[in-house]
Amino acid sequence: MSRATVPPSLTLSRRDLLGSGLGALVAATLPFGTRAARAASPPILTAATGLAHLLGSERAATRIWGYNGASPGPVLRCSQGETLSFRLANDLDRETSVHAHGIRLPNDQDGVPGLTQLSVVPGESFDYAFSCPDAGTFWYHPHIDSAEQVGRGLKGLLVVDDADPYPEDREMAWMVDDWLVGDDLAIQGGFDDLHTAAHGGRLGTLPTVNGLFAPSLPVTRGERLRLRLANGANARILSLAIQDAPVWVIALDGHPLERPRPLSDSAVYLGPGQRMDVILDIPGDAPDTGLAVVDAFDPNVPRPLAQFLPQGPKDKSASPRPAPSALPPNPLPALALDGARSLTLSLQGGAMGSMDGADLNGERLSFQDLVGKGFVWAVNGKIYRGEDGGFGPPIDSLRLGETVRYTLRNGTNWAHPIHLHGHAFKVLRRDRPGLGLNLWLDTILLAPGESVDIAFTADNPGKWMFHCHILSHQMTGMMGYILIS
Ligand SMILES: [Cu+2]
Repeated sequence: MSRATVPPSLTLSRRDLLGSGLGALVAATLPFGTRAARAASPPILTAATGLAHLLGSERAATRIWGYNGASPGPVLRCSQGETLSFRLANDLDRETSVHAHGIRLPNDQDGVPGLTQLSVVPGESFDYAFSCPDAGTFWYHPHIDSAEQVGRGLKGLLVVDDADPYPEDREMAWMVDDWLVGDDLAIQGGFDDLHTAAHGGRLGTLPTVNGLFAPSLPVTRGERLRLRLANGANARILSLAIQDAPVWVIALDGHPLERPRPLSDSAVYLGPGQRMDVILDIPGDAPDTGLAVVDAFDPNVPRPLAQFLPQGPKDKSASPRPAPSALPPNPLPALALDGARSLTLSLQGGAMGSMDGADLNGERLSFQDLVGKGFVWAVNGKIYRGEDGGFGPPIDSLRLGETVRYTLRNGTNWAHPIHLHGHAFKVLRRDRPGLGLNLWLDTILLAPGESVDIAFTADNPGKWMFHCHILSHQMTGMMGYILIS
């Protein structure tokens, strides 16, 4: 397949941006996270159909659903502590919403139809406004009929800038996607296919970065890049690898690591919904042939993500730059672990599993009967759906302010990225430590059979979704909410 070439991006310094004195903004973006202008009034995200040239302008266009007709949509951006405002206008022929993934926002801004707001019907709009307490890399997407709406392209990055500028030379922000398209590049149907849902979910055939397959991106020899990366795929788990460049992980799910860790220390598996910020140094002697960026989840079959094209004079004598500094921690509530209530949440079901049945609306159903109703997953032997297809009772009820410790036990043969809305949780224990413990995340990827302990302080009242971010798992039983009052 041919590579699409992206023009060098316009670069604005952080001082230019901060000096403009405006509040919430959408960067009227060019691809790859360049900030071109600030909007003076709350921006409008119009959910609409559009055409995308995933393989470049010379190949067939793909009909997608996107914000302002594009996928990803514009980068929503504000500074830490500022209010982010935008209007969702619905030009689609079905109901939608916007959920700001990872932002600790008020419950009525969380964008979950049937739980926190009414859905936004065709032709209508909804105004969102919320403060962003944590700096970091986040993203937004609909929270209704998610497998199809996100799978057809409705997603975008949401960046909350650090209060104090971080010393990188330049930033890139990437929405990584995984499109299931045919030879004609048309998006394939089957979003509610139960066989797919009972396995690893809807895996694509075409990876993209900011809507392009394997883009070629100019970089400067010797420069230090901060790469913000979000996994916006329905089901694909990513493992970033960059050829011949030192890479440090500085944040996961928006939240800083206590100290940056070389990516080479431990493979980092990024489940759907997760984000990672890395610092990478383009070597002074980087070859003209370029540096490959791949998804090495399967090291035998690396999937191309992008190609860095080094520019500028070669300097073989340049010494490596020192390890980057840690980002300041976000203002997360303290944990009161002594005496914290503990609860085990067992993830069950799926293909080749041992689940023989589960409760649905107080009735015990066999696995076969559940399949007949469109469910293949459960949590603690239950499917948390109401009789009308909406939300049933909560998975757990917490007192406002209490700290709770959950053991998440993956009793299935499939990986699950489990996401909690409105909070960040701390990883206290896990079977496969990877980059270590004490990470703050909003989505944790559990390997098949893995068990982890997480804890969080329930400081945000409301009904908060707790679900798998493999979207066809979410829609077939691995979904519920936690009530905090
Ligand atoms: Cu799952």
